[in-house]
Amino acid sequence: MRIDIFTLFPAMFFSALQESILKRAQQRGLLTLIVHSIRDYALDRHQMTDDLPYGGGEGMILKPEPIFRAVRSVLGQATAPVILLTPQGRPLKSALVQELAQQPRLLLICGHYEGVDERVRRYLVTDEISIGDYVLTGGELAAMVLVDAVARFIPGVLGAAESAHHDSYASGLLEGPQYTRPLVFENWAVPEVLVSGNHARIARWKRTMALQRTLERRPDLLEGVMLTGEDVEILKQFHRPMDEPDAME
Ligand code: 9D3
Repeated sequence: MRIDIFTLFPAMFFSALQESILKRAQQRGLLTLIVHSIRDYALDRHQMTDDLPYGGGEGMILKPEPIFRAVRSVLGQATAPVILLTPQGRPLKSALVQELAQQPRLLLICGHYEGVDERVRRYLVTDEISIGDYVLTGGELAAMVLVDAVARFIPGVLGAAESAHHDSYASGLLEGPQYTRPLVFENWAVPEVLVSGNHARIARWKRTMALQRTLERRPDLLEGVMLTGEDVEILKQFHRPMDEPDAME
């Protein structure tokens, strides 16, 4: 997959996308990331990329010309999703991440300041995405989050062990507690079941912990999860009668 990123702050991407799994993915040719400076596409003497809002208002707005020039010059005759990272966008969820990972190519435009000229949204951008309900200083960190999440779904990017892990995440539950050596750290021992050698018991314990943690922290996630009869029995253990809706009829 090739991802072109358009930003006023290219340096923000240099280290973030060149470490760990993303570094390995690029070395293996599975992922190509190209960062473009929007300022390079501003033609005027001062290479202006932003200006005051018509009709007045707070802050500065990114001008349309440099962004159109940058995207058109990189895209040429090709077609690909042109995504604007913006607080007004569609919320980024795993389903959307997985859809994006199917594309051979993505273009990401990072807004900054108070926003971008509406003509960029209407006549250049094909999708608008937000990463959550909090205010960032720009779209750059959001673009990095998107790239990182998408890359993990490109075949070959994760190792075999990591991919298997991936599948268990697709269960939609939060993970339960995990331990490594030492067996006892400052008087706190690893749960006995994990060293019991009883694999059926271990699997049941892990599932129980995942269900309990999901019920406590993110009960909303349980809506979208396929539960077995045994899962339902496990959940009943943690069932709090107070939360039961009143009987109807
Ligand atoms: C005064 C209205 N503000 C919107 C809440 C203006 C504004 C603030 C911050 C406009 C843009 C930004 C910069 N944020 C992003 O570009 C952004 C973002 C975010 O702030 N939160 C979550 N996802 C994203 S994606 C891009």
